[in-house]
Amino acid sequence: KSEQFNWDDYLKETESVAAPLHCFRQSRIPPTNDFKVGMKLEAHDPRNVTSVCIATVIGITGARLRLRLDGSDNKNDFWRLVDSSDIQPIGTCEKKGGMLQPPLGFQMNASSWPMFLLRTLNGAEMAPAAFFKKEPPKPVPNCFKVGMKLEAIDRKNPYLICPATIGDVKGDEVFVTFDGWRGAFDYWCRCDSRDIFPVGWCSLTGDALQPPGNNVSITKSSAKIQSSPSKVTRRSMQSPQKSAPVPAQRSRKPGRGKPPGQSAV
Ligand code: MLZ
Repeated sequence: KSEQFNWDDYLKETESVAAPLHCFRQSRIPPTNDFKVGMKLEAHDPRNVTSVCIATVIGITGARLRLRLDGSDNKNDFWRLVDSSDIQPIGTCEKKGGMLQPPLGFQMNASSWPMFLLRTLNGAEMAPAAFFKKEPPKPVPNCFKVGMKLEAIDRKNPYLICPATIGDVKGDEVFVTFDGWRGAFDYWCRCDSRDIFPVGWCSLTGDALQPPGNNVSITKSSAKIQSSPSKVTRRSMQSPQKSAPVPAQRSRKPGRGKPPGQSAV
């Protein structure tokens, strides 16, 4: 096709480097995804992480599963890697002496949960234990550097994996900035987050990597770009190493609220 995103070209154009594989809590070779739509498993409720619930695989994308908690609505789907410690085969919770819980926002009366659980598991296709892969170990210490490129989940649109740049590093945390989106989707996360991947991850898993956005940050460093009409329509090529000054919102401390002027899209 005409304009496909290509990391090799992009790294050259932006004169940047990919974050090394060993920085990430991801396996060097992405785990194979053997799951099928409709299979059931146990998952920690993302909105109530101490609860273990029954989930159904609603979709498959690369090494990830799109999951929906049984008894929940269709507005709270979430995505997990097949080697996530948040998911396990049906029976695991009971084996450990735990009890399966209704999801937050269980659509029926709480008293109908035991019967609902029996019905939802009756005749269900349970994902085999061999489909669940071991979570890779945590990398220590944080070896990310400002300016390194990566692929990252857009937490506002978690089905999307997008080209991103490390915008800041503080202790065990990194600031993930999305190329071409003027900061609207950026977030702080731990360096061992399962939401960030090395360059090339999507092409290995067969997931679709989104192209960078078209929005160029309005900062002094982009003034040159604006004076050259032929370049105005080019993609933003964020490279914090070369584009000081960093906009104020980029230098936020971890754990604070959204930057101003941010709108969900
Ligand atoms: N609906 C949005 C998606 C933006 C995704 C950005 N990811 C970093 C839009 O197209 O504007």
